[in-house]
Amino acid sequence: MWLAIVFFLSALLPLSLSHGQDPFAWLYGRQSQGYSHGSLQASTTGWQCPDECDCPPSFPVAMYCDGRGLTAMPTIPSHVKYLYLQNNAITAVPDSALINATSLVWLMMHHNQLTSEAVDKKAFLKLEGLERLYLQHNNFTSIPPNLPRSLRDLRINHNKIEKVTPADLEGMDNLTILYLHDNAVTDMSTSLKALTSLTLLDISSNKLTKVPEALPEHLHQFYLESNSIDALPEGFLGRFTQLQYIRMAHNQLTDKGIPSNTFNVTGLVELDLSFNQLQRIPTVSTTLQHLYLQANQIKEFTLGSFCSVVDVTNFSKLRTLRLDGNEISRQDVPSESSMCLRLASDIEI
Ligand SMILES: *[C@@H]1O[C@H](CO)[C@@H](O)[C@H](O)[C@H]1NC(C)=O
Ligand SMILES: *[C@@H]1O[C@H](CO)[C@@H](O)[C@H](O)[C@H]1NC(C)=O
Ligand SMILES: *[C@@H]1O[C@H](CO)[C@@H](O)[C@H](O)[C@H]1NC(C)=O
Ligand SMILES: *[C@@H]1O[C@H](CO)[C@@H](O)[C@H](O)[C@H]1NC(C)=O
Ligand SMILES: CC(=O)N[C@H]1CO[C@H](CO)[C@@H](O)[C@@H]1O
Repeated sequence: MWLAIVFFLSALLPLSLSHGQDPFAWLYGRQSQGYSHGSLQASTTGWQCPDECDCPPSFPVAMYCDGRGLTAMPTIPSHVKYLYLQNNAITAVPDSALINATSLVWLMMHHNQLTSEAVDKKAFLKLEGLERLYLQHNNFTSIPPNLPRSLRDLRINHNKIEKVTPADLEGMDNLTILYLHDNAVTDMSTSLKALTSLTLLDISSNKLTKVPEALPEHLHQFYLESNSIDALPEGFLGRFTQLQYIRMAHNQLTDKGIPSNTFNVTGLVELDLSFNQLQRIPTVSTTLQHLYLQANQIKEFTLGSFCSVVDVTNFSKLRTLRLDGNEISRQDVPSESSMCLRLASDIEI
């Protein structure tokens, strides 16, 4: 449909050919080289589009500038809502770069060369309707200041962030997804406290030695594997009302660091405690469905960890149980287990 429109318009308006470029280059993502930074060309729809980007007439609120070897920010027309700048070599965002881009809803800047020093303090300040900001795979050492409070999805994983402060995330009432994994975070203080809508938090592969304080209570998925956590706070999971998936593999958890009944909470669907230093199977709720305990130092199969009572109506809902890479073998599983672990079709020892 839009192809027909483009043909129609380009027949009427030879303007689109005036650059000696293939006017359909945006279709297959190949643009001519030799950008003239900052210059705008009129597109067939009357919008302005920078030479180095593509603004499809069929979707005029989007601007595609990804994967073009850009080292600086292009000029952004004020009507653009969806801006794709990923996979370039952009090193800086001056305060002026986004000053007119007040309609932006999505800003994709992942896989660039951005550093905290080269992103000006007010660079993102005017983006009052921004909902998605992708900054992963850059060289940030801290979360940029003055991010729009309207954000719903912030991805800043695979950077070099060492510290997250309360001011970084304050007032982000609508933030539901936060990807901070693969950084070097040692300290988050109470920065997560304000995130009342947060449902997915990924802080795996950092340098945390304890679980962050003041976790948002509506979390649905919480990933903190590959840190250096050796103990969990008392009543740690009791505060969550909707938590279903928790992953804590590759930490340094010991039996001593896990208060009893920590995991005996209903609602949890998946619990990953693999690659830790546990010697016992922790008590889990009968409603848990997937439990990963491989590569610990478990010496005993304690059926009471899964069922305190077994009868027709009381049994474990566990489907997956991984116990391989521990110090037990199949003979250590008592025969009455089949009564309790009635649904476990996938047990690995
Ligand atoms: C922003 O808009 C103003 C007014 O139209 C213009 O003078 C200025 O050059 C624009 N700046 C950028 C970076 O686009
Ligand atoms: C970003 O980090 C990479 C890998 O550490 C490095 O090669 C590159 O030079 C850095 N770029 C900047 C702009 O600091
Ligand atoms: C959160 O979203 C609601 C509903 O879309 C909106 O009214 C409110 O202004 C947003 N909050 C922030 C801090 O932007
Ligand atoms: C787990 O919690 C339930 C409900 O709160 C309780 O009935 C059960 O005895 C607990 N299991 C163990 C092994 O403590
Ligand atoms: C000890 C225990 O968990 N008993 C439960 C067995 O199942 C019935 C019916 O679901 C519950 O009412 C009991 O509390």
